Amino acid sequence: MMKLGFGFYRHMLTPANYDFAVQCGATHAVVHLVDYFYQGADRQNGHNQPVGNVELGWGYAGGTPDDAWSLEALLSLKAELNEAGLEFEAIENFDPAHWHDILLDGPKRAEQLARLKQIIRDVAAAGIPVFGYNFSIAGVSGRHVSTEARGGAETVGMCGIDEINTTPLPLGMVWNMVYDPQAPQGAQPQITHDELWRRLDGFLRELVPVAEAAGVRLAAHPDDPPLDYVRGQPRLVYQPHMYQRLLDIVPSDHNALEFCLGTLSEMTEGDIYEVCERYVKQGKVAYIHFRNVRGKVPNYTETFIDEGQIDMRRIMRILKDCGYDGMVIPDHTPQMSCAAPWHAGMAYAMGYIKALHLEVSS
Ligand SMILES: [Mn+2]
Repeated sequence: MMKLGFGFYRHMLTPANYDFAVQCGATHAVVHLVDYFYQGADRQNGHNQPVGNVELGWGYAGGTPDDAWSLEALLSLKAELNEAGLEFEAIENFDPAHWHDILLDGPKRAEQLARLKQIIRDVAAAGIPVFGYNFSIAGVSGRHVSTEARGGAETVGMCGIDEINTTPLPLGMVWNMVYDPQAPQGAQPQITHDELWRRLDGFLRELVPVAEAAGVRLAAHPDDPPLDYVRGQPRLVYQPHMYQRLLDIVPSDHNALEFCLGTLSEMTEGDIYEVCERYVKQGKVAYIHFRNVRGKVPNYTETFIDEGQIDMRRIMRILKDCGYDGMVIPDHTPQMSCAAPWHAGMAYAMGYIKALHLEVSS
């Protein structure tokens, strides 16, 4: 039985938002513990769609207090979600403060690997079955805000290769967040794709056995936006077949995918229906970002769920036919013109997903 989920950014972890998600039909929750919008005193409270800028990225890493990652805090958050009627299905993303030297192969790599292993064990102990991550140096960067969604709705996308996605990533920044504000001037050294795969290889060989023993599925998000390079740094999964390479490094039920339909459809190769069927049939999809887009890199727009190039109804039918029993969540949506732009966008997507789900279930 497929599960309908709802994703919460850290600042949205409130009882009112849990109720909102349940009212939309969600039964499961994905939590972002990383505070993407933390910019010190100048905290960007109003934001609910991380875009950021070239200098600062989204903001400062490590804005989430360390104890928010403890077993006690996870159990308490789980109890709050359960109280509202939601299962705590997944945490999405490691904090760059916890793994910058794993991504960059820096001096704290071993210490940080030990930390991530402890996080995975605590997540397991709290009974949270999935941990989503995105092994990326530049992270989700190089996108623009536009009003290209239906009715002039504010959304994000790319309009060609420009200085936003070619400006070299500075020292002290990784994953589009600043992890060291005191870093000297200069750019992160550019590495090859082979070197990035070598780093992923080391990460998976360390983490997957721990995740497997503990009972947590690690789930990889593809590179968003899916270009071969962003800000001078190579990308891992920017074509659909590259997901297979990631899976084959450590074959395990616990080396799985955070399957982003929008990002996969922005890729220049592959047929989204065939790609969806291929990975779902392998049993490798831990959960799905169920959203739509128009165009391909480097020219695309994130759209409302029913106006993009993906036939979402056909995808839902494929999921049903393949016996998919994981979670689907809306991921991001365009912002609607009203007093609650983010909530309205989510409610619209959730209603649409719920109807599609009902159709294939009946
Ligand atoms: Mn996504």
